[in-house]
Amino acid sequence: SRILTVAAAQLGPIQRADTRASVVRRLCDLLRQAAGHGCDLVVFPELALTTFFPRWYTEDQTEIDAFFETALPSAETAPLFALAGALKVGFCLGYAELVEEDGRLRRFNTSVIVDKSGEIVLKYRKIHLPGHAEHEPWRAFQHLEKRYFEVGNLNWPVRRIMGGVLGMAICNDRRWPETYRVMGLKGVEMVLIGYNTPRHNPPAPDHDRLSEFHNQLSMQAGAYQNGTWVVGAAKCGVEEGCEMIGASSIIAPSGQIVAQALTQDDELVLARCDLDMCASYKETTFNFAKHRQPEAYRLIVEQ
Ligand code: ING
Repeated sequence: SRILTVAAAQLGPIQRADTRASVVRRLCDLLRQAAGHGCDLVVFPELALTTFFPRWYTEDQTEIDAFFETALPSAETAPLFALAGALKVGFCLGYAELVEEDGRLRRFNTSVIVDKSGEIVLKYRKIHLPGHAEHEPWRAFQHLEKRYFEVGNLNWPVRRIMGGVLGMAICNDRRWPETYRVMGLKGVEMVLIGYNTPRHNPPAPDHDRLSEFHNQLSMQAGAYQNGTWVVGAAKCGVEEGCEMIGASSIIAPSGQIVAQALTQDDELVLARCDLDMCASYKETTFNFAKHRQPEAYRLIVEQ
């Protein structure tokens, strides 16, 4: 067996006025707790350094860019990287990335995996951007990821880290089967997913009462259908009046929920994950080489 002891580090709300320094203190506390439980890896949520700012419309780019990181680590985030290296615990962190690439400024909803030496070893930029690009005043709150971020341009990379094949997805990605299948075809054994999921979905308010059900249904299906572990870490609770769901979960390749958060606050969800369990599904029911019929699936990418 190849045991990875993993924590989904659920974050309670981050209010607009909360400083990065105060948030980094919370992240460090969770990392220390995880180290105390012998964790190898800690998964933090999407956009884990600031409040979920796509809930507001503004045309002031300076105001928006204040929510982005132009360097990682930076002065404010360095303590987290230093602590990880000192405690020999790796982590996954979601943040808003502002970068100059191809001669122009690019903005992505990004996550990275940092190994036990405190080095960034994998980066992913969110591909499924939900919501809308223009101001829609009819909504109780906006969801302007299509306005503030570009579609990710790194595909879904996977890499052998800590003895297993790890990959990442971000929030809305977890609702799309293609996300898991692309990584499944690359041999992924654990998918690390941060999310910020408002309870209320203005275009479909009748779905609100099913938010936690749809959250775990999506991740359980992705895990089982690709024989991979899935770790989902929420930022949740009431941020600036907007409730977001918790239910951070660690899900086995069987699709079983091994551990789940109980609160809407900072909470460590722990599990010992045997990566060798993936083979039980990858070599039988979901042996892609033996059973998949790609010729029949062309519509999925041609449409
Ligand atoms: N948030 C939400 C998510 O996909 C959403 C958007 C909410 C979609 C509710 C559907 C229903 O979890 C982000 N950040 O993607």
